[in-house]
Amino acid sequence: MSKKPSIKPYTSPAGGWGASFATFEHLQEQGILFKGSKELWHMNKPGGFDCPGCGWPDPSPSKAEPLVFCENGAKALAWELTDRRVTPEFFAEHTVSWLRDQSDYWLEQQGRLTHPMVYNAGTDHYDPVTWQDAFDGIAGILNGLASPNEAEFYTSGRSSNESAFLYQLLAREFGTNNFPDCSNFCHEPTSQGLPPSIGIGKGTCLLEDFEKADAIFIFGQNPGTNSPRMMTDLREASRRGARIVVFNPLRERALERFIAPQNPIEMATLASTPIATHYYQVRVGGDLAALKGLIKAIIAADDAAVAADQPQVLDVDFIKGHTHGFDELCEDTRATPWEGIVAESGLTREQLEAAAQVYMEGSAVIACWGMGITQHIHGTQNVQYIVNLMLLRGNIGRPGAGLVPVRGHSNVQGDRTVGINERPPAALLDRIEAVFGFKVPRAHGHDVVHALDAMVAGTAKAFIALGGNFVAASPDTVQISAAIRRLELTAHVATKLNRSHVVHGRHAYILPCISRSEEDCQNGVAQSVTVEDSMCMVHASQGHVAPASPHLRSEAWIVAHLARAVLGPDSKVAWEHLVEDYDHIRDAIEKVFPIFQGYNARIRIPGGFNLNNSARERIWNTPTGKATFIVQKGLKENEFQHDRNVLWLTTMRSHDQYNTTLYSISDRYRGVYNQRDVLFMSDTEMKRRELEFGDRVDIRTVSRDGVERVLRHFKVIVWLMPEGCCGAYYPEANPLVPLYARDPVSGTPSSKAIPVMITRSTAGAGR
Ligand SMILES: Nc1nc2c(c(=O)[nH]1)N[C@H]1C(S)=C(S)[C@@H](COP(=O)(O)OP(=O)(O)OC[C@H]3O[C@@H](n4cnc5c(=O)[nH]c(N)nc54)[C@H](O)[C@@H]3O)O[C@H]1N2
Ligand SMILES: Nc1nc2c(c(=O)[nH]1)N[C@H]1C(S)=C(S)[C@@H](COP(=O)(O)OP(=O)(O)OC[C@H]3O[C@@H](n4cnc5c(=O)[nH]c(N)nc54)[C@H](O)[C@@H]3O)O[C@H]1N2
Ligand SMILES: [Mo]
Repeated sequence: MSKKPSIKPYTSPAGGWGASFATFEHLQEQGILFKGSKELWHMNKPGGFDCPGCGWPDPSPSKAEPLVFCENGAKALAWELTDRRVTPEFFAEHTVSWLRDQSDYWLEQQGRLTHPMVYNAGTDHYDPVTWQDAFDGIAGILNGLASPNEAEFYTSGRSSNESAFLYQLLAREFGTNNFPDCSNFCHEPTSQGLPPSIGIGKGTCLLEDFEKADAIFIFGQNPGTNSPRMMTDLREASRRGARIVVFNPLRERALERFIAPQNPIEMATLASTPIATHYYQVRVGGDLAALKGLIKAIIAADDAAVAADQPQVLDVDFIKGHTHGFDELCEDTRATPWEGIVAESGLTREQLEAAAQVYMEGSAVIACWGMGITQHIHGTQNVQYIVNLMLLRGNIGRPGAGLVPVRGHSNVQGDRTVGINERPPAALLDRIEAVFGFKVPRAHGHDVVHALDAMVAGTAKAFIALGGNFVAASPDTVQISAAIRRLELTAHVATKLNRSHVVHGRHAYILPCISRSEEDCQNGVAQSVTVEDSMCMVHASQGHVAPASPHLRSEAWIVAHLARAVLGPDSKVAWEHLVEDYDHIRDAIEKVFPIFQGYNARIRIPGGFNLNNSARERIWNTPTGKATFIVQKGLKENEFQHDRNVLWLTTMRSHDQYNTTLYSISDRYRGVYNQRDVLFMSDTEMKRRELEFGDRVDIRTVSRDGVERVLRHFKVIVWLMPEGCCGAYYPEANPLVPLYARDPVSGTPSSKAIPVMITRSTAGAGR
């Protein structure tokens, strides 16, 4: 295929042969067609390994098809199992400054890391180091800090429950609750927004509910790319006649039509299934207003039913028996005028009334949401308004109905369940103290944005990462990179080389680990780890492939040995004992968290087990003992509503990337090939600026702090999206996201709505 940048509108259904060809192509390109195809059989099955791709649950073993993977799962596997290697010779050949000048894409394409490495400032190279010397070096710096709170312990959500549990023990015995976590970039508005509403920070559905729902609302989520296995459940729901209502500024292909690559009849006949029955292109940042519009239409319909002596639309018994705050919600809704709702949401009153009608006609409704809802200044309120909508008709805690936040990383939910929490409840700390006998720090620690603030202020000195690519995932890339380079220490447990390893501290270590699909042996015995999916199912994952290099160690082993070096022989934790057999770690998790009772026995049941979810049982662990309508008065003022020069920029993923990892620089379903420095905008907004398709523009944030944030020479592409908005790819657009632009409740950066101005690039200003 030509490598020239091009745009070719994609008009076929999503999935289908295109997905199958892409699977084949990626396995072949990484040189692992045979090995990779064989391993795909083990993916997401009992006895096999959990797909490192997304947090969507696996079907129960009795219902599973012979293959339980998707195109993007196959890409994630090909990426892990690649035959390419980043060896000590590679580092001897390239200085770190030279590596820093390469693209993120190039860095990750070099293959799997093979040896622990330490940065040599004298030569500007990474040199090989023994594991023990690496641990001693890191320990020396950590123990020399003025306070343990000068260290930040980051987690990315691919870690297992076992390694995350050990990691939080290490940090807490060391003396800090500084746990910036990838979920702070992601679903933290869900984790913070749900507990005051329903008493638990997790979704309330199981996969089986998708078989019973008659309406499914999908807010700000692109499952065809980011959780393709969800498409199987949506497709089946659609074929049963369930109605699917989408709120998304962009028309995402897979939400329109889909061919299931695992269905031989659809593949042979090219018969696709329509997905969305209703598609609403809400304005970027307009969801709160849209949700208020839906609620307003429902309350109006209920008023009309009462007046006409008809059965009520609201579930009055549920509202009375199970909820609190309904009168306040009603009062605010009645006081909020349609004009404001329409202007803010970018949708008409008729559209919102039609969507409300679908909701009211549904006897069991599911609401799903993703980053389009959470990554906003009012992300937490967005989530709470989805709950408000669902409470109106008792759509939580009964079959076929409920809340489905679709998590990103495959174990981001589990990591937090086992203690990665910068604001730990006292009960958790008490239990850790009781079980392990060391004094735990009680002061709250840093989440991502507070860790970033501390780095910028110079009060953070050391950064340890269990996975991820913190520099590239963070907002304000330019400012943050400079702050990270001033740190005393950066150390990364990682599988592949990335930007965060070359934008490093004065002392820097790369600690390469075994990946999900590889065999993890301790004392000659193969170990399995456990993960928790988006629907609270906990199950085992066991890799079978020989590790990419004999020098790799498992994450759990690395954390345990680092802990021993940092905490010394007097540590209260039997690190070597815990890590010699992961059953020991699970026994310890069970002692600290009673919900894991019988952990080791229960993960040996195929399919694993479900962690109890109180809201699913209609037990509301809130201060009032009831589910609560949480009201945000009025509308969030769009401060630039009357300034046509300002557009709201959203940042999103392409079909060929996994967060900061790019599998290729094309985006098949959006028809964008071999380029990523593009700006999507509507025809109307282009005309307003006298821009033509393909023109080059500079994108400048409307900054509040006087700092210039600009990306130059982006190519304009016309896109069917609402006025007042534009879109670009993450992470390229991250230099435009100000660190201060965050949801004050959850701290999540507002990467889905940044006010920007667009100007034509001056000639020759190419990048
Ligand atoms: N293949 C693949 N799978 C992945 C990932 C990946 O990068 N690649 N990432 C993983 C991770 S960590 C996560 S968190 C998930 C992310 O999965 P998603 O939640 O699907 O994330 P995004 O693609 O960032 O954005 C989702 C959608 O939000 C829409 N959107 C943008 N702004 C708004 C808005 O203001 N309102 C509304 N209603 N919609 C808006 C965009 O058009 C897009 O369709 O996927 C996980 N799975
Ligand atoms: N503008 C903007 N910014 C965003 C987002 C957005 O939508 N827009 N999305 C945000 C979201 S939702 C998230 S979750 C973050 C993602 O932030 P991160 O989780 O920090 O980033 P990833 O790109 O997933 O991390 C990729 C790296 O993880 C390492 N890795 C992969 N597998 C393993 C493993 O098994 N073990 C270990 N130890 N390492 C491994 C590899 O070295 C790889 O280079 O980005 C956030 N940033
Ligand atoms: Mo995420």
